[in-house]
This record gives sequence, C-alpha cells and structure tokens, in this order.
Amino acid sequence: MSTEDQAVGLVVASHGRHYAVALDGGGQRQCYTRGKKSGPAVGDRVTIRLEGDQEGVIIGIAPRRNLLYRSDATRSKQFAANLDQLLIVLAPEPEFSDDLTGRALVAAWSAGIEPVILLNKADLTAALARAQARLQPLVDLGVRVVTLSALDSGEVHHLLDPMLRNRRSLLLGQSGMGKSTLLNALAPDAGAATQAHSDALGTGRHTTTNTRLYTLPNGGELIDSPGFQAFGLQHLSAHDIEQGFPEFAPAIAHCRFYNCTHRHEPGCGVLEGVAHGGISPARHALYQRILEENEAAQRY
Ligand SMILES: Nc1nc2c(ncn2[C@@H]2O[C@H](COP(=O)(O)OP(=O)(O)OP(=O)(O)O)[C@@H](O)[C@H]2O)c(=O)[nH]1
Ligand SMILES: [Mg+2]
Ligand SMILES: [Zn+2]
Repeated sequence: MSTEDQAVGLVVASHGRHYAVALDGGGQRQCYTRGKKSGPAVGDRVTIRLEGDQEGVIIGIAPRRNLLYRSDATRSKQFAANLDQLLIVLAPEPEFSDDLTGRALVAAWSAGIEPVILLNKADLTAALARAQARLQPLVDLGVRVVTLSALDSGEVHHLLDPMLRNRRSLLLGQSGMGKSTLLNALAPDAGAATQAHSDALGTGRHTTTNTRLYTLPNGGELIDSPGFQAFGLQHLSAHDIEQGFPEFAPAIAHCRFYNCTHRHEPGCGVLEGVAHGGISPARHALYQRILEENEAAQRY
C-alpha cells in the first residue's frame, strides 16, 4: 500500500473502540481499530490508513514510554499512554477512598510516572481538615499534595500552570472529585461537562464518559478521564507491586530470604518495620490485598 493513504498523529480522545486522532499535518479524524488486540490509548502516537475525508483505521501504535491502566480478572481498561505526570484528584466531599488512592499511587510508581495529589474543594473548610489528616501518611511518604479549589481559577492557574507546562498530565479520580471543573478552570474553551451541569439537567452521577486530551492555553497537555469505582492491578507482577511501595525498599534489604513476599516470612524486614512503626500497617494491608488479588487471578 502506498504511504499516501497513511498519516501519523496523536490519539486525543477515546470512546469504546472509537478514537479521535489529531494528525501531525493538522486536522482531526474519527478512527477505529480492526481486530481484537488491545487497542490504542489517549496519548498514543499512531499511524492510520485514511478512509474518505473524515475517517481512518488505526494500523500501528508507536512504542510507548508508559501506559497507565487498571484491570480485573475479566478485563482491562486503559487510562492513557506516554504520561509525564499523574494528577490524583481528591476532595473532602464526596469522601475519597484511601484504598483507591493507594492503588492509583501503586499504578503510577510501578509505571514510572510521577504522582501528585490535588486535594480539591478547599473551600469546603468544615470538611477539609479531616481530608488533610487522612492524607498525612502519604505526605510523610513524600507525595506532593496541592490543596486548591477549582472554583478559584486564579488560584488554580497560580498553583498548577508551572506544574503543567511542557508536560502531559492525566486527571484521575473518583466521580465527583472535580476533575472536569479543574480542567475548565485551566482551559475555559474545553467546555467539559461537569456534575454542576448534570445536576441541573437531572442526568446521572457519572458525568465524564470518555477520556480526552486538551492543549492548555498556558502550556502543557491535560487529559480528563471518567471517574472510576474500582482499580484492579491484576496485571502487575510481584516485583511491580513492590515498586508501588517505595517506602518498603530500605526494609526489604534486610529480609532474610531473597524471594520474601513480606507477609509471613521469618526475618522479614518489612514485617519488622510494620511491627516497630517505620511502615504504616494500612499501607502494608493494601500491599497484601493487591498481592492476594493477583494470586487469585493467576489461579483462573
Ligand atoms: N465547592 C466546590 N465544588 C466543586 C469544586 N470543584 C468541583 N466542584 C463541584 O463538584 C461537582 C463534581 O465536579 P466534576 O468536575 O463534574 O467532577 P468529576 O471528577 O469530573 O466527575 P466525573 O466526571 O463523574 O468523574 C460539581 O458539582 C462541581 O461544581 C470546588 O473546588 N469546590
Ligand atoms: Mg468529569
Ligand atoms: Zn520481607
């Protein structure tokens, strides 16, 4: 086939098996894939075969720097590819889940992507202190937490513009935390639907239904994604999971067995750390949950 029928571009939106691809030469096409292999993700560089004036078939995906995804025993769901930064969006209300937050951190660290927590809705002052207290163990681990209100766009620009410039970042979090509201504060032209709209329209709770990449007026690329309620990490190896708990590393050096799983082995440095206060029991419990889910999945 001649290369005149082909073009190269960036996947900027995905919805099921449909993708919007921004072509290097300008313009955007609606594209789809053929076959069953795991498909492209927002942030992928792809080659397409042109079809008509508006459409295309994705025929190749360039090698990825990284891919953030979640999976359970039956299926996997890609968040985005080739990321510089993961922005985990939390809020005092609705209450965020420690388990899901911990899993998002594991996903980022095991994929080599820098995570930052955005604690949104700082204007809800009555509930803010409790949310901050719940995040303190993660602050102690060295996770950067930026506290802000998406309703104050001046503050959002002031705090986030320097972090976002020249980088590709993904907004990730449970439904209702304010991801799309933050996006709109940074890129008013995005006009993303938020729950403020859907409340007014009386439509359902899940507002954002597809993943989409926006180019920010003050520099950088920001990807908005639908809220999630589960974050399976079945695709991670035991080694990957360990990478997701960087605070275990110094203790692991003291484990008696080289193949220690840090659950019941004698002479385990991690268990020692949990017993003597260096390692948080809640983090160790999360580690065990993830490891056990993976072992269960492998028995299928
Ligand atoms: N008080 C307050 N409300 C906010 C703030 N940010 C967002 N909200 C509100 O929180 C609700 C949810 O915001 P969205 O931006 O739709 O949340 P989302 O995370 O994109 O949700 P999904 O798309 O369903 O995943 C809306 O009613 C917003 O107006 C904030 O900083 N303060
Ligand atoms: Mg949204
Ligand atoms: Zn151990």
